[in-house]
Amino acid sequence: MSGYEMNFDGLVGPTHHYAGLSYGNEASTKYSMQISNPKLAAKQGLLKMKALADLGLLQGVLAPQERPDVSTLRDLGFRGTDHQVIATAMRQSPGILSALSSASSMWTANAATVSPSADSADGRIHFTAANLNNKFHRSIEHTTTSRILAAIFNHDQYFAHHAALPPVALFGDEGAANHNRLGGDYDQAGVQVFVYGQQFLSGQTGPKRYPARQSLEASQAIARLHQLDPNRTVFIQQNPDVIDQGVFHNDVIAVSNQQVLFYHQHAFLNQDTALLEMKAKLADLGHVFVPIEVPNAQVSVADAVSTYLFNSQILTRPDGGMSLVIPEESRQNSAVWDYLNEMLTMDTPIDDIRIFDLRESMRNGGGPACLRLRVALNSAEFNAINPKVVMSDELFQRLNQWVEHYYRDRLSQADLADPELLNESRHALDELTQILGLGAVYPFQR
Ligand code: SUG
Repeated sequence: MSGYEMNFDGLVGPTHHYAGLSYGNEASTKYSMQISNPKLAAKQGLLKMKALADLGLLQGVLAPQERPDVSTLRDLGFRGTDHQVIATAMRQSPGILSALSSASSMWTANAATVSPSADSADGRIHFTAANLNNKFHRSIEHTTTSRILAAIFNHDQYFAHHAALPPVALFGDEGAANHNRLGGDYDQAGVQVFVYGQQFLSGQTGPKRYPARQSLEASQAIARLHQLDPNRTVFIQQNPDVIDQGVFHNDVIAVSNQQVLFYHQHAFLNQDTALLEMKAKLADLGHVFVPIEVPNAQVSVADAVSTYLFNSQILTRPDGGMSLVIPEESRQNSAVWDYLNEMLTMDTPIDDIRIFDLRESMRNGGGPACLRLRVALNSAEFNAINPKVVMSDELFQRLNQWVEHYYRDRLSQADLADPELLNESRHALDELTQILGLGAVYPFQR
């Protein structure tokens, strides 16, 4: 095997809390206003990163963002010192303060869409930061996301960075959560699969209850920016009925790795045609498509949404076998667990299952796959990455100490106005930029 897939997981920020901010994401609504544990959340994420690094996989860390976002509060008219801005926001509009305190940048599958150099006409890895336009609390992420990505992938010869698309529904973009790639070796050309919720121009069919967060128009713009070959690009519409059942991103109902696509029977609109197109385009590159379709009779859409079976990671280990990384909730559900045990007896490349407790993130609708951004690369590109973000025994230990020092183990809505929380977060992030060698990426540092 040549080339690598490197997963960049989001480190959970110190203000992780449950605010019910994401209409259409059922976990977010269900756990709204519950007490969170930011320290546990960050440690659960670090454990997953370390376990995958220990499997011999390349694992990176993406830093959280500055929250509460005082500069956006100022843009909204709150005045005074930073602490007065926060106190006034809490009095006048706790909902806005909560949105601007969300640690949602942890779900780095939504940070950007990434195309490997083997697929791009100019031979560079392309990144487009996602505008996350559908949700206010997420729409503020892309500026800092772009700075963090530029501080890690900082070499024009290898990496091309594109700003987020225009912030309107027509170009609503949720990043890699709606993007899959099929192929063989990670540094060879593959087929990029863009899954969108709705085509906005010409009024095509879409969901009726919950919003379609990704538009076809955004996916097409990214394919152009990334200089992709149309013969190796596929655009598929997500099944609008499953969006209405809580599948707010495609990675809640499908996941790919190399030649494998693991997906639910009701994942896509016109599913048969979509599968044929992927198979044919993959065959043109000399690969045999391996679809693993989960029948609705065995796992319902409701079970897929509550257990995040498909928000799993399929990872190729150095020995060539594939591991499926699932959240604990998938083991707890007997229909899902029975299916998974049956799958292990089928003739598929997946021969191993790893289970992680990611409960703190899951309660906001973020499973193993939400927490990671995939970057396929070759050795020269890997060597051009800022090495300080690569997970290792030392970095794992250092980050655990850092979390232990700065994070709270209990956070409620009321705590967001605590002036100490802002101080703690800023001190924590300032130190983190040194640990990860990022430079001044946060507004308070500039
Ligand atoms: O955008 N939840 C995130 C979860 C993102 C999951 N990502 C992927 N599927 N790739 C979202 O809906 C909830 C925040 C709150 O309610 O406090 C939230 O933003």
